[in-house]
Amino acid sequence: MKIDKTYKITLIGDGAVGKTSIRRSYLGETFEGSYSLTLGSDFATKTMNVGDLNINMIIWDLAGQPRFKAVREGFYRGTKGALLVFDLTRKDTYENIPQWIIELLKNNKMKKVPMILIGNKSDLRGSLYKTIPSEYGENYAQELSLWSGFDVPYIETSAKFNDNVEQPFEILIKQIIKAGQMETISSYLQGEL
Ligand code: G3D
Ligand code: MG
Repeated sequence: MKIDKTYKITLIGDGAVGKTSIRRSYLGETFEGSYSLTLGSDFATKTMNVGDLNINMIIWDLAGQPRFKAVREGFYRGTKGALLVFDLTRKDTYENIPQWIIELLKNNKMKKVPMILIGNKSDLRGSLYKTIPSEYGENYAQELSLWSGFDVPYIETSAKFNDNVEQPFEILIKQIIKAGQMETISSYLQGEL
């Protein structure tokens, strides 16, 4: 099969918010009950049809906090779209999202890219855990849209129950394609001037 484009997508956010679980759940790997904190980063690929294009997504997820700057740079470099993940049961993980965006910008030539804000572990709503209300995510996603110029959706997922995990990837890839087309148009126009 002919691949038309390859795009790098990164999953970012605090440890244990469910980044690896979301990636696995999306790629059809089974959910793992046990959690192992590994260092470095991990990636997997998936091919997707969008219109008449065959898109190859390379999905990166950061395992733990890399100690070395070079590892972090390599992780973020070339990111075309990001999934910003927080844990609905831990408010600090929501509050840390701006720090993750700064880290992405610093290591990706200060380039704003399409993003999706994800509140994971929605299955724990209504349980003993106190969870972050949806309005928080929605409001912050709206602020991010204004700031970035891309439409940033807020999506709640449960990697554990495979709930809503395809949606963020599908929306993101469409936005990346659109952003790429806009870039082509503006460089064409600049060349014309
Ligand atoms: P990370 O890659 O962001 O560090 P992981 O996070 O994917 O390793 O997940 C961290 C922990 O959260 C794991 O728990 C995992 O099973 C759990 N988890 C991930 N997604 C969900 C979810 O949607 N719902 C619930 N209830 N748990 C989730 P353990 O206990 O194995 O450490
Ligand atoms: Mg992980």
